[in-house]
Amino acid sequence: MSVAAWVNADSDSPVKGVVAGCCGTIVAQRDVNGWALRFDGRNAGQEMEFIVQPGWQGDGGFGAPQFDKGKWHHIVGVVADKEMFLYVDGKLEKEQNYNGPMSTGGSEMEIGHASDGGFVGIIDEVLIYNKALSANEVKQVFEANGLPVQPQNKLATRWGQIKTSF
Ligand SMILES: [Ca+2]
Repeated sequence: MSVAAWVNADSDSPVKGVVAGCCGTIVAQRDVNGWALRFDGRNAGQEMEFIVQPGWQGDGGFGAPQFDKGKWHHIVGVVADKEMFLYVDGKLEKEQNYNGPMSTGGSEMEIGHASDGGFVGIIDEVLIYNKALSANEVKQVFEANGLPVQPQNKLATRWGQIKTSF
């Protein structure tokens, strides 16, 4: 699977969580403990993390440095058969071995919040795929910049303009 989102943090600690610094969920499947793309202030220098079950692989080390507040960044987590990947702004940030399989029986997926906290900022263009995106596909999603289709006089266009001028 793959999960992509544009995020814009409100502050240097964009999290309203249940423990200090954690957990700023951007998008996650947590009811069956599947995966989470989130901010975790407990992981200095690797706050923008992607963690995956079983065993919350990636927790405490599979992340990118926290994003500057007020700036848009694109973040993508990918789970393949035996590897997991983290991309930021279209470029590979991290990769490591993945030992699955992930649980798939859940019904609850949340954007911006999970039981252990939420992300404080703006989240846009969340995409979830039932396949592992290739590096080239991640780049294409990043370069689409929220304008993948029908760019004339559409709400997506207007929003894209607002976003790029924010
Ligand atoms: Ca963590």
